[in-house]
Amino acid sequence: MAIRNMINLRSALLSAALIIPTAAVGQTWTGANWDADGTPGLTTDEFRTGFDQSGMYNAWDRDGTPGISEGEFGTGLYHNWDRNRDLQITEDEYTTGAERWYGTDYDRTFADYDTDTSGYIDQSEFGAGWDNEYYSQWDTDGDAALTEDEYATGLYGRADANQDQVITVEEEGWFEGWFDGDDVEAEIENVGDVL
Ligand SMILES: [Ca+2]
Ligand SMILES: [Ca+2]
Ligand SMILES: [Ca+2]
Ligand SMILES: [Ca+2]
Repeated sequence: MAIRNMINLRSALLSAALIIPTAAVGQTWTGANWDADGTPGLTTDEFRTGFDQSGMYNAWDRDGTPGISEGEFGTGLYHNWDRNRDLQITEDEYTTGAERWYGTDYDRTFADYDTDTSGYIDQSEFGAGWDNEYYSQWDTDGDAALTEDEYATGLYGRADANQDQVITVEEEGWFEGWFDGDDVEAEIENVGDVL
């Protein structure tokens, strides 16, 4: 390849990197990373574009068969709740995850999941206590596969607490730990099957 072309390729890659404002490893993502119109808050369009480029959907879709199956969803959720990625969901991690996803009035306790009272929820306990509320709701066409559209819509609706189609700086706290540039695909693979 001629040097000139290499330089062009390099600047093209740099431009592409600029369009992918997901935080680099070790940085903390904020909604401003995905803001396109310069106004505070994330619209659905801004969220979809940023989410698509984050690679999160593909990381949850472990097997490459189109759509996120219920099993893949369970594995992704386990990974998401296990904040420090040590494959143990502690009571603190459970409380944070359950409140975020199911609300503070969720009727299942940590003890309901941690059936062997080891002090943490392992993958099989998470699977045994699996609550498919979200998966069923988000799979709007009921075909047992979440498209990226279904997944992004469900996720956006979960974070947009007051349902006004803007994720404010306060609401974006829901995504703490989601888009910080970690190798989510490898981490999810590490979790394995939970269902
Ligand atoms: Ca943990
Ligand atoms: Ca346990
Ligand atoms: Ca579907
Ligand atoms: Ca909102």
